[in-house]
This record gives sequence, structure tokens and C-alpha cells, in this order.
Amino acid sequence: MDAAALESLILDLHAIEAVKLGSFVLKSGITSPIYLDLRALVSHPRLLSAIASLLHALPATRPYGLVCGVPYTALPIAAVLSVDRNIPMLMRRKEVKAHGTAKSIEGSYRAGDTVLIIEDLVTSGASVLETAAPLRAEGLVVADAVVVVDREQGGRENLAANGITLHSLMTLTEVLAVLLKHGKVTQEKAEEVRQFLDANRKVAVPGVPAKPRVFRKPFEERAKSATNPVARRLFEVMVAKQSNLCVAADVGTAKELLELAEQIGSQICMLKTHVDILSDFTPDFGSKLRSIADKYNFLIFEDRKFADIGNTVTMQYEGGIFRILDWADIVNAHIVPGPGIVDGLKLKGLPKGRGLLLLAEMSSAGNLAQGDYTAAAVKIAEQHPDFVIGFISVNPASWSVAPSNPALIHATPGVQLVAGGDALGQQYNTPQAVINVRGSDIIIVGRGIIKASDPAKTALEYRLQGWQSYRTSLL
Ligand code: 5BU
Repeated sequence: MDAAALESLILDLHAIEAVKLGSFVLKSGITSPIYLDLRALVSHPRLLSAIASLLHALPATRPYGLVCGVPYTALPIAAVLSVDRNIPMLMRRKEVKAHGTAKSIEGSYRAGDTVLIIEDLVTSGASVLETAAPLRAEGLVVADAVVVVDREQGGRENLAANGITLHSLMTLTEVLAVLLKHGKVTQEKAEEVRQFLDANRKVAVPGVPAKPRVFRKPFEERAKSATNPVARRLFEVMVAKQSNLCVAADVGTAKELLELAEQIGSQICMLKTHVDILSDFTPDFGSKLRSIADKYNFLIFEDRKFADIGNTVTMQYEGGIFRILDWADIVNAHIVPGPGIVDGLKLKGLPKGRGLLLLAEMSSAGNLAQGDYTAAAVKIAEQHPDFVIGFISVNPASWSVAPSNPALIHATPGVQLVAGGDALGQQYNTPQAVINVRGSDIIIVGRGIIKASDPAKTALEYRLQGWQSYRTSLL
């Protein structure tokens, strides 16, 4: 775009009050003296259309056959570009519905198709990444993003670090220069904005800090300090497969579960089951799953959440229809009944070389497992290093009492490529945030993988992200 066209575009944006001066808290948490609000564009079809065609004219590094706007402001821009240029559009849902198709991407596409991301404004690049993640999880290729205004606050670099080249129509500096030239902003205010820009050249993507906040010992070393055989094996499997991914196989039938285990077995270190949701359970389920686990070298974790007195849990663990003790390497327990529950489970599990995770925290909103309760779980775990292998944790980096035994493992549910939640209180964090910021070891992913159109490919994506986060946290 030539200088005159750029100038006139900036003045048009100013005329529709898309540029505001004052004091504004941005999504990244910083307070800015300037705010660009391109939502007003929706009421100005000619300007909207002009911007769409200018964005289309920006040269992408890779030919694309689809466009996807970052919700919400960029949606009309993407729609206009799509219609004007006859390029099919995709839409990303901000909230993934827990019912129905539970799709996060709407529209027609095939894995391997390339998508251009369209955005109104880039600060840290976090919003573009939030749209890129579910597109990539579906096997789509994201190489370029076009944006109306680059705030020059690290977005370009953050996106480049994630394999996305940013192309912008204008920078905030250019906006400021034009406004100043035309007397739309005072010298004083322009100077304030400049100082602000200089002081905020780099805004980290929320949840993806430049440097990891937790430092850990390598899994190889932790394997050596484990006294429980399952804990040792789990660490060894994680290292051998370069995977800290556990899939929560929440499907309705044993048939689907066994199929899923075959599909994703090579990517995971552990498969988590809820055996009591399988409508077609038969007594040979355990041995069938075991042989798949042996074939692909993963451990089986039955998420039974025992919660009764010691004597009762011995029977629930060993007996009944499910005979969990026979086939599950790992089970978990609430500590609400007190330490007797561990004694009961250990009585049966230890002779068979099994392991136990204690629920120190939970991922659901408003849960009561926090503070002193979490600290009590740590205490009980440390008293049983031969049997308790670790915890269900959500944010172990925040615990007031951290376990001193390095062999104790943290496994965290509530993980998806995009942070958020479902309609029933589940809360999601990204693999990077869980491993790098919150200090967990294993990501447990359920619907994020099993509802994907290609679970195997999506599991691979989660494995790579989880492992990369772990590697980073070793630095
Ligand atoms: P999701 O589809 O990723 O939301 O599935 C999460 C799984 O982890 C599901 O099987 C839950 O029962 C399980 N879970 C959890 O979500 N939160 C917890 O605190 C515990 C288990 Br413990």
C-alpha cells in the first residue's frame, strides 16, 4: 500500500472512532494510552470491504485455500474477504459445546489444507495462536496471519516462534504519525504513546512465558529415586516414547475404547479409563486392554476415585464385576476418608506391583480439594513411597507444601489446546501452561483428542506440545 492510501485509510479509521486515546487495559493485562477498536467496522461496509481487499493483497508465504477470522472482530472482515474473493471460510468456536457435535471448527475442510488467519489487531499474538491451535489440531496448515494493525508489542515474534508469519496493513507507529500530522492527536499524547510502545516492546503470550517458571529434574533421574515399580516404569516409558500424554478414553463402549487404544497407543505413556461407563463390559476387557498396553508400551490408569473406608476399598479394588486390580497398573483415591484408604488399597495393590495416585487437586470449578486438603495429600503420599506414585494435580507449582520426594508424579486433567471450559464446570489449560507454568508432569487429555476428526493425529500434536514443554522446563 502506498503512503497516500495508508494515510487515507488511517484517517478513515479515525473518523469512525476506531482509534481511541485514554487509558485502557489490554487482553495481555497491560494498561495502554491508545486503543484500537475495529468493531465499529461492521457498521461501515465500504471501509470493511476496502480493508478486506487490502488484507487479501498482502503476500502470504504459502498459498491458501481457506480463511478463518479470529472471533469476534475479525469475523466480518473474513466473511467479506471470503465472499469478495470466493475463498471458503472456516469459523472457530470460542466455546466448544459439550453436547451435539462438540466441534471447535465449523465449515468444510480436509487435513492438509492451508488456512490464512485474519485478525484485526495483534498485540502479543495470543488470539491468533488461540485460533491456530484448534485449526492445527484438525490437521490444517497455518503458515500466515494477516492483520489490520500490528501494535508492535512482540506479536510478530511470538507468532514467528510458533511458525506463523504475520503480515500487517499498518503499525501503531504509522497510525500515530498520521494522526499527529493531521492534528488528530497532540504532541504530548503522541509522545506518551511512543514511550508506552518503547516500554512494552515485548508482551509475552499469556500462559506461554518466554522462560519456564518451573525447573525440574529429568525423568531419567526421577525414575532412579522411585521405589514403586509402576512409578519407575512410567518414567521410563515417558522417556522412551518422549511422551507425557495420557489420554482419557471416555467413550461409551469397550469396543470403542479398545479401538481408540490401538489408534493412539504409540503416542501415550498412559491410558486413563472409566470402566464403569462401558455399556458392553465383559470380563475379558482387562486382558484385551492389557495386551494393547503391552504392544504399545503404555500404562493403564483406572480413574476409579476410591473414596471409602479401607476395608470397603479393598473389596471394590479386587472384586465386583470389574476386578480392577487384575488389569489396572494405577488407580486413584480421594483422601477424604483419611489415610486408612491408602492402607486398604495398598494391602491389595502392593503385592501385585500396582501404584496409587492421590487426588490432591481437581480440575472442576469450585472443587474443595485445595489448601490444607492438598497439603494433607502430600503428607500421606510421603508416608507411602512404596505405593503412592504421585497425585492428580492442577497447579502443583502453587502448592504451599511441595512434596520432597522427586519420584512423586503429577498428572493433570483439564487439558486442551485452548484454555476454557465446558458447560458443567470442567476447566481447561493448555499443555504448555500445565507443564511449564504449573509444574505438572503428565497431561491428561479427553475430549480434546477423542472428539477430534483424527484422534491419532491430534494425539501426536498433544504429545509434541507436552514433550516440548517438558524439554523447555529442563533448561
Ligand atoms: P476432558 O474430556 O479432557 O474434560 O476429560 C477429563 C477426564 O479427566 C475425565 O475422564 C474426567 O473424569 C477426568 N478428571 C477430570 O477431568 N478432573 C479431575 O480433577 C479428575 C479427573 Br481427578
